[in-house]
Amino acid sequence: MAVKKVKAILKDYIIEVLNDYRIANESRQVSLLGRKEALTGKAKFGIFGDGKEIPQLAMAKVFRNGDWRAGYYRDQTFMFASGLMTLEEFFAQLYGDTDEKFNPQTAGRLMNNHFATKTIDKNGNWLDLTKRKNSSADISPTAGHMLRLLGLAMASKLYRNNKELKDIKKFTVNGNEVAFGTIGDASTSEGYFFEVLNAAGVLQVPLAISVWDDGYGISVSRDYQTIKSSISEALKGFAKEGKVSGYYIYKAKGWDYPNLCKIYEEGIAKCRKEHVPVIFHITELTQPQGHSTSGSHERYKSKERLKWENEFDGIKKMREWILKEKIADAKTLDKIESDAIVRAREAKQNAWENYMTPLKEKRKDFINMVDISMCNCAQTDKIDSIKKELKMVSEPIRKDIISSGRKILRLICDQCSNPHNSLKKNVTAWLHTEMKDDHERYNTFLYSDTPRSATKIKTVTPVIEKDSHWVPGRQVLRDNFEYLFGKYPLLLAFGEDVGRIGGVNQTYEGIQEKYGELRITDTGIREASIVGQGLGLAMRGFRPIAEIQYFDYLLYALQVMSDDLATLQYRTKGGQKAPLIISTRGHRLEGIWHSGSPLSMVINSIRGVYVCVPRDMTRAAGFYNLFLQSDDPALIIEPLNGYRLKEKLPANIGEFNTPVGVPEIIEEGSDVTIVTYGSCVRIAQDAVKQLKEFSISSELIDVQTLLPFDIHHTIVESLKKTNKIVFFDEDVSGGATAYMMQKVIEEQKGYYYLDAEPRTVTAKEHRAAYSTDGDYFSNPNAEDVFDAVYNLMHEANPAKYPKIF
Ligand SMILES: Cc1ncc(C[n+]2csc(CCOP(=O)(O)OP(=O)(O)O)c2C)c(N)n1
Ligand SMILES: [Mg+2]
Repeated sequence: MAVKKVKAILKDYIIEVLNDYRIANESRQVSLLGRKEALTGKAKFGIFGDGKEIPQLAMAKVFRNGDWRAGYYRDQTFMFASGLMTLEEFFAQLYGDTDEKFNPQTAGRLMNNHFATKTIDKNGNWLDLTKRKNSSADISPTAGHMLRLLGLAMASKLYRNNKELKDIKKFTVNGNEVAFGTIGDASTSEGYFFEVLNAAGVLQVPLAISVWDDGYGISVSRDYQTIKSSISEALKGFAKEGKVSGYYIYKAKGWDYPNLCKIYEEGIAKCRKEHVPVIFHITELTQPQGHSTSGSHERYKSKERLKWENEFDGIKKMREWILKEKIADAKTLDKIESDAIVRAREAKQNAWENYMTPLKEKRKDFINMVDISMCNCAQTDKIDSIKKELKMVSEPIRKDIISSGRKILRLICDQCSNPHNSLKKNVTAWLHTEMKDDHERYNTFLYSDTPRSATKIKTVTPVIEKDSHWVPGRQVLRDNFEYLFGKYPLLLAFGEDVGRIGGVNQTYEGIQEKYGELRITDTGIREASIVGQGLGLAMRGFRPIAEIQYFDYLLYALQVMSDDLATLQYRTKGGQKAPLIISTRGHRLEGIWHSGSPLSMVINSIRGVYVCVPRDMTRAAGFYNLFLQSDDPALIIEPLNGYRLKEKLPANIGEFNTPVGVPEIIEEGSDVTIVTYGSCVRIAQDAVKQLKEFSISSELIDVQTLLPFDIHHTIVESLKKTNKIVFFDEDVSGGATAYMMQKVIEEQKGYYYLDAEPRTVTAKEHRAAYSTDGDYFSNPNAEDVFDAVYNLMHEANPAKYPKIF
C-alpha cells in the first residue's frame, strides 16, 4: 500500500514536472515567434518573457484563487501556468486585436504582455474575486505597479483583522490572499520600490515581491543600478530578525527549478499565514532575445556574457536536471520540445486569422459597396485608384479602410447619386456606423459607464432648517465623516496625521476612537504610496479615502494617479475598477509650497478621475457622499481657508450630495458672467459687491467640478444673457481658466454670444510669495477681478464707465 502510494505520488510529480516543462517550452516558442512577428511588421512592437520562464512556473504553483498579481511585461509564463492566458491570447495582444473575444485582458488598448484579469462584469458589478486568480492591470512605467501592490496586500490584512467584515464574501477568505509582485532588477532603482518596501515592512502585509534579476535594464548593467550590485544584499536591513518584524528574504538562481519550487512553497506559506512580507531575489536570469524588439542585445553584452546566457538558459538547465534525476528520458523531452514548436505556430496562426479575417471581410464589403459602375462624374478615376490602393494592402487595418472611405466620400459627386441607391448616402451611413463602432473600440470607459457612474447618482440637496446651527466648516465634514463611517463598513481613511489627531484640520476628530485604527489610520510620509495603497484597496472592494495633506504635495502622487488610477477603466475596457477617493486641501495659504492651486497640471493629467473643487465644506461633504455611492475615482480638493468659516449644518448629514458637472449660480446678474471655483468663489463674491457699487451686475457661477465640466451647458445660457465673460482662478495663466474658456467658448459655442473679448484672471507665473502681502501680489484678488470686469464694461460703454487707471 505504502509503495503504491509512493508510486502514485511519484507519478503525479513526474506529470507535474513535465507539464511545467511543456509550459516553459511553449512560452519560449511564442517569445521566439513573437519577435519575428514584430520584426516582419505583423506586430508593432514586442516584449517577451523568454529567459524568465522557470521561476514563474514555481511562483504559479503557489498562486491561488483569491490571490493577486501586480507585475510587469516578463510574466507571460506565470500567466500561462496560472491558467490566466492562452497562447492565442498572447498573440492577440501582440497584434493588438481589439476583439474582446480574442483579447479579453486589454482589448488592444495596451501593448503586448500587459496583463489584466476581469474583476467586474459589464455592469460594473464585482465578480467573486475569491474564486479566481486576479491580475491587476499592468502599466509600462517601471516600478509604477509597486504602489498599487501595497494596497492589494494591505486589503488581506484589513479583511483578516477587522472582525466586522467577517460577512464580506466576494473579496476575501479570512484575509488569506497574497499579493504577488514582480519587478526587474533595474526597476528596483526607482524610488517607489524602496518606498513601498519600507511601507509594507512597517505595515506587515502579505506582499511577496519577486525580483527577476537578469543583470540589465535595457543596456544598463546592474553595477549602475544597485548598490553592491545585488538587491538582496542591499535589502539586508529589511530582513526579519527573530521577533523583530521585517521581511523573509530568499535568494535563488533562476534556472534552479527544484530549489525555486521549494523557496516559493515555503516563503508563500509563511506570507499567507503570518502576513509577513517576502522578497524573492531571483538571480542568473537571461534575456535570450535581448530587451525588446526595439534593439539587439549584441550591442551591449560581451561575447562572454552571451555565451554564459546560452549555457545558463533556464529551460536548458531544467532539461539537464530532468535527465540527471531520471524524471524522463531525452526522447520524451525532445517530443515535448517539438510539440511546443507546433503548438506555438498553431496559436500564432489561429490568432492571426481571428484578427485578420474580419478586417479582410470589412475591406471586401467596403470595396463592393463603393460601386462606381453607374457613375459618370469626373472623379471616378480618383475613387477607383483609392479602391485599388486599398485592395493592394496585404494586411489591412481599420485605419486603411476608414481613411479610404473618408477620402472617397469627398470625391462622390451629388449628381451621380441615384436617389434609390445613392452612393453618397450609402458611404455616409457606412462611415457613421464604422465610426460608432470604432468609438466603442477605442474611446469608451474613460469613466464608469454603469448605473453607478458619478454622473448618474440622484441629487439630494442639503436640508437647511430654520433652527440649523452655524458651525465651523470643519465640523460639517467631521459630522459627515462620522455618519459615513457608520454607514459604510468598507470605508477607510488614511494619510499623514489623519488617524490619531484626526487630520491637520480636525476633520476626522474622534473618528479613530470610535471606529478604530483599522478603519482610520496614520501613514508614513509617502504620498505616492498613500495613493497606491488606496488604489489597491479599492480594487479589492474597500472604499478608501486616501488623504494627501496639502494639494502642493499631490505632485508626489501625480504619476500613479495619471498612469495607473486614471487609466484603469480605460486600459481594461471596463474590466477593472478602483473607486478611490483622493482627498486633499488647497488654495490660498502661505508661500510657495502651501498655497498652490495647480489645477491645469492636475486636470490635464488625470482625465479618468473626476476633479471636485468645492467652495465650502458642505459642498465638499456632498462630494464624499456622492462618490461613496459611485464607482468612479475622484479627487476632492477641500478649500483650505474654509475650515473655520461658519456654515449651517445640514439636517440630512451624510445623505445629501453635490452633483458632478453641475455649476451653481451663486449670484444672478445681467452685465457680465464670472466663472470660478473653490476658494476663488469667495473672492469673486467680494468683487461682485465692489462692482455693484458701480452699478455693474455680475452673474457669478461656481463650476463645482472641473472634471466633468458643466455637463448641461449652464454657463453658455448665462453668457446668452450677459454677452461678456470672465474666467477666474489662481492657477497660472493659460491654466484651468484657459480650459474653462475652451469648454464654454468652443464646446458650448459661447463664441456666438460674445459682445466683448473673453477674459481670464489668473495668478502670476511664479508661485505665491510668503510675505504677508505676498499673496496679494502673487495671486489674483478681488480688485483684479473688479478691474477685469470694469475694463470690459468700459470698452463696451466708455461714457458710462470711464477709465479708472
Ligand atoms: C519610468 C520608466 N522609465 C523608463 C522606462 C523604459 N524602460 C522600459 S523597460 C526598462 C528596463 C527595465 O529593466 P528591468 O527592470 O531590469 O527589467 P527587465 O526588462 O530587464 O526584465 C526601461 C528603462 C519605462 N518603461 N518606465
Ligand atoms: Mg533586468
